[in-house]
Amino acid sequence: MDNSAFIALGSNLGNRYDNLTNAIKVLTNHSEINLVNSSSIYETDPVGYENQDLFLNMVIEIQTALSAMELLETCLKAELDLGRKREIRWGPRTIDLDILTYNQENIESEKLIVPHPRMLERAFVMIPFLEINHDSKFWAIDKPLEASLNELANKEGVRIWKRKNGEDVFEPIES
Ligand code: X6L
Ligand code: MG
Ligand code: MG
Repeated sequence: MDNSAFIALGSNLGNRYDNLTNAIKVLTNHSEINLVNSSSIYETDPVGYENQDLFLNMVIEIQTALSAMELLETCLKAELDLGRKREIRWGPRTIDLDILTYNQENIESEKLIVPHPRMLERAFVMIPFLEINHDSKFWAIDKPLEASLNELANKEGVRIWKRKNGEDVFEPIES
């Protein structure tokens, strides 16, 4: 289990929370995957194709004995097992599992690019990712994490939905 990977999860179809938790179960039931950490869950405005329901998004960290390609195959199979059907491009999905990073490797094969090439621009990925990525500096960004977070567009489209530590989200009543 000497490889470390971060995986982004997203769902906006069916019971979104069950889809996230079932995906984590399916992945970590694999004998060669251990869960290390998981972020809070965020409710997020859809981007890319906007005429669809709100997403729940989160990021998990795993340890795995699988190669990056084996991990990709495992994620794609888990998506199918959880009822994913690919219809509209960027459209509604029961579950989406995207490999963000694999160790600190740069992989550019036909089927898999790691680090995920568009993760830096996506607040729904970076906010949960940075919540649990404890590297003082994310190796794929050539500047402090705080600056990257500040520069993210559409942060307001990413709202806490279920906190990592289990506390309820407290919304003060506006006066
Ligand atoms: C211009 C053109 C600006 C395309 C953005 C962004 C396209 C993201 C696709 C884009 C563009 C994507 C999720 C989502 C999708 C998700 C939320 C995608 C692929 N997945 N929106 N949209 N959460 N909130 O997991 O990420 S489709
Ligand atoms: Mg995706
Ligand atoms: Mg995907």
